[in-house]
Amino acid sequence: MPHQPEHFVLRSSLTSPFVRKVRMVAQVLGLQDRITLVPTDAADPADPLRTQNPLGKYPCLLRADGTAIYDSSVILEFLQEVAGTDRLLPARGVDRIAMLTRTRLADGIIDAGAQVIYETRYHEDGTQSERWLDYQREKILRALSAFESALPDPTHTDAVSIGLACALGFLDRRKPVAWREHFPGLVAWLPRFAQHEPAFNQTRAPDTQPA
Ligand SMILES: N[C@@H](CCC(=O)N[C@@H](CS)C(=O)NCC(=O)O)C(=O)O
Repeated sequence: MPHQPEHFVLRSSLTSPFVRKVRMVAQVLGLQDRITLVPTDAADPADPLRTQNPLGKYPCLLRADGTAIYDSSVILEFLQEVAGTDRLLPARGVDRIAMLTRTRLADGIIDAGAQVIYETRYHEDGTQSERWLDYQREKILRALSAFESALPDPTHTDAVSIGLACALGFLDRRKPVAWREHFPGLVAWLPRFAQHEPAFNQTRAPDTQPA
């Protein structure tokens, strides 16, 4: 019997920046045809996401035997294993640690931006904490400032450039901060990276897509 490549399900939503990260990784590694996107509604208690990932967060990748793999960074490493490469993140060494740290910085921009959005979404008008919003926005601005002074090579695709591009795409879509006014280096970096790496624009959520 010929060996059938394993097929995966990605619990996802097209607007999620973390899902975009995984979709970009899959595309860059040539694995996109082995992944079926299955939409998830994290707010719906009946959505099986909550048993697949007890944290109720997505992206969550399901293997053929039902094993769940999360979060996006772990999925990235798993997809590298499947593809038999470490071209996006070295398997070991000090460079790996430096890159992992920068990927967490990019993820942290999204996490803090999500806090801003959830604070606005889950609190009635007038009951949001401005202190909390500022606290989160300052995290985003500090992280952007760190990237601004050490921009990744825009002509190279790796875990850091993918993560940063997804974070900036998220800021453009949700606008938790007006980042474009303050970071000209990053403003110039994004289209240069998008030109180098077509997976960025190919994974853009349609403007009509609801939150
Ligand atoms: N660290 C996680 C973060 C995932 C995450 O926060 N996903 C959001 C969607 S973009 C989510 O699941 N939100 C629903 C919730 O937090 O309950 C990862 O990298 O996958």
